[in-house]
Amino acid sequence: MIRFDVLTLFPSIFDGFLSESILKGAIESGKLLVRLHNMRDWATDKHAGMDDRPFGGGPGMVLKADRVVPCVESVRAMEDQLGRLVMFTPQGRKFDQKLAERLAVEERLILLCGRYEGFDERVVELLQPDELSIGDYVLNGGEVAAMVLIESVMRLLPEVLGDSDSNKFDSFSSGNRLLDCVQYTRPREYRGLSVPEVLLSGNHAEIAQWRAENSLQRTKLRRPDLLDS
Ligand code: 6GU
Repeated sequence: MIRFDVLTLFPSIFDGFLSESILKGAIESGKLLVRLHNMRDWATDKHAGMDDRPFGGGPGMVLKADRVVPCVESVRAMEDQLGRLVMFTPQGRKFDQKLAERLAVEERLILLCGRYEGFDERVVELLQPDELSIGDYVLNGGEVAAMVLIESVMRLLPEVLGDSDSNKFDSFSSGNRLLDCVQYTRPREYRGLSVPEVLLSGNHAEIAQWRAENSLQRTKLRRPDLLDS
């Protein structure tokens, strides 16, 4: 069981995400728990707001330290387990499969989602979160990044996926730095395009060899950076 506490200004963004498919099943069978917390609920004076204009000027708004810090502290105090605090920001370290594997052994993760131009830097100084980004593009806030993290971590929990081996050979997992090979299913021919003969041969050794070669070729062509490491 892993517990996620998500701190956000827009908790309803997570509703559909948490109530469908694999995630729904994992939550219902108690493999993970996700608690959503609306940071606005901690604003003592609802009119004072969560954000304010940046000192020094410039566009956008900054999330206030005196709103966010008490909110994180009180969510942390809801359990004995303090948990590991993650803050989503485009300035963070790049999230990848290796980090997902490390996070999957934690018992509690607290996910802090920013909006606007980001957090007052004193949130970082006081709480010392792991600052994470999911890639080099700009999002409106950390909510989508939090969903990416939750989904990639939950797939690594024991017994979450039906076939418990099915994630071991995924692209990017430890021990696999290659892209997946191509896949086909019926019909054998579609609009004049046929399935490679070897996949229909029933010769498992040859199939394995062909797939390994296909993976390697695709990786060389599409993601040579994966082969450098
Ligand atoms: Cl974590 N937040 C925002 N706002 N944009 C991002 C991101 C996070 N990761 C990539 N782009």
